[in-house]
Amino acid sequence: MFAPRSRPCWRLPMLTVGSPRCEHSRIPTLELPGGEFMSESNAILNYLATDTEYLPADPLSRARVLQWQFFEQYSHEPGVAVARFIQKYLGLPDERRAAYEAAQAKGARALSIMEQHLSTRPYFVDDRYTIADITLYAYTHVADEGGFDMSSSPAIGAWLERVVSHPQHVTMDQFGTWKTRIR
Ligand SMILES: N[C@@H](CCC(=O)N[C@@H](CS)C(=O)NCC(=O)O)C(=O)O
Repeated sequence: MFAPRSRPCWRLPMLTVGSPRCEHSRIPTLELPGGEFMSESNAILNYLATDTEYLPADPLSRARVLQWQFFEQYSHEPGVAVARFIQKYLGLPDERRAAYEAAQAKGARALSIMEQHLSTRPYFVDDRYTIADITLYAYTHVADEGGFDMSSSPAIGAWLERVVSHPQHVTMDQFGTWKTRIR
């Protein structure tokens, strides 16, 4: 995540699913100045990244960012995140085995598309770090927890390290401290 300097008064509260402040009962939800709320991670990223270096102004590059964000929602998250959920949080019960295998196959296809793309460039769009990378980093960096063998994806591995080495990168463990600091 990142804190664009042009929008100093936003914050990311830890909202509970079902809370009236949690739009459509979804996490993440962003609380906006003025009391509005916004759900959908990629809408939130596009809003926060507007007029920053993380979202290109050029229409084609911007559309490429969106292309990868739609890929994440339709082809990546339903495979990688669902397999991880079934394995890590449900403990891979027998009755979810078929769903797990379907998610594994879908996730493996998405990871292979990413591996191929990243084998010839450092980031997803325009050889620079954008919100397309932030979107895809989220579940890819924990894909091993869904049973994906990431040792066979060296380009993804190198890209994950590149993302982590970005000066504004905040890990999930550091997030609590960082959230307090920006308020
Ligand atoms: N497409 C949404 C997905 C959000 C989503 O499914 N969040 C889950 C937690 S990771 C959630 O809020 N689940 C609660 C529910 O479905 O009731 C996004 O990218 O923000």
